[in-house]
Amino acid sequence: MINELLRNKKTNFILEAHNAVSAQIVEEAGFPGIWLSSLSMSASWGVRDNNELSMSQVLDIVESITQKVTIPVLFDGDTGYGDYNHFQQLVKKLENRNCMAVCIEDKLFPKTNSFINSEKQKLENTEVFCDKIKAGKDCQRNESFCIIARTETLISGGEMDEALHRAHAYADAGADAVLIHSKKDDISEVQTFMSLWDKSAPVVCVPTKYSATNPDLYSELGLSLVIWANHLLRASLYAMQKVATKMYEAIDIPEVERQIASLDEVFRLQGAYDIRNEQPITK
Ligand code: SPV
Ligand code: MG
Repeated sequence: MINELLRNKKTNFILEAHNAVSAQIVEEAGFPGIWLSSLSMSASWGVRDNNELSMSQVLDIVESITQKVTIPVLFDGDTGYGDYNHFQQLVKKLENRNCMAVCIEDKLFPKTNSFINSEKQKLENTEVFCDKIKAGKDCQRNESFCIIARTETLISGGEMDEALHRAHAYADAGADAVLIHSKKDDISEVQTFMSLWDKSAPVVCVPTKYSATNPDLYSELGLSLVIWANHLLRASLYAMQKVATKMYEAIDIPEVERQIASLDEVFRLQGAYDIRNEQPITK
């Protein structure tokens, strides 16, 4: 459960997936959880990270993942797909698909990725976002379902005071954790936030821009969960571009064959060897 990862003493690291097979790769690598990234899901469909994938499209991805893996999935719920009514629908549909954690951010629907035109991004009114958190908590049926509230204050150019004020309001509204997002290329803003945080809820961060941080520092600062948000998507794009070029130029196909997953590995990942060949017993 993501809930347990948030509450245990050590800092946990989870990795992004964007479909069932990448989720299986995250699990097999040993990670205790999956970040189901809106950026990576949308990019793998070739569309923008602006809620261009519909709620039902992303829920299909959720279902394919929770059917495939046993580790918990933290769903990147963007702004909750609309107002608090839409968010309640989302919470119920995630629970139905055995996904017990969602992260929502305090922007407006449709959102834009945090690293595009950051300063122009508008934040949701604090009370309205608190009502959305409360609405989500009110309708969850599984007590371990958790809602992580993400503030984009620093992303949109706001001050640390406002980020702290919002994070406290979100924790008071019932959020199980808060996520402080920063676009700085070092961890300094998150460090300042942690030095001023009253520990009223666990804190999550996403070091997309400050990935060079010494991993020990996250636990020294008291962070509960660290999200590697897009690395498998980027790894696959890099590998596919390299292989596509080499194949097109027909440089050295046997060399390419040695650098890519074997057909056997594809079969293993899709469970082809587990299929039952016997006929079902009929009366
Ligand atoms: C995502 O992975 O979709 C995120 C994290 O929301 S970031 O792109 O770093 O904002
Ligand atoms: Mg996202």
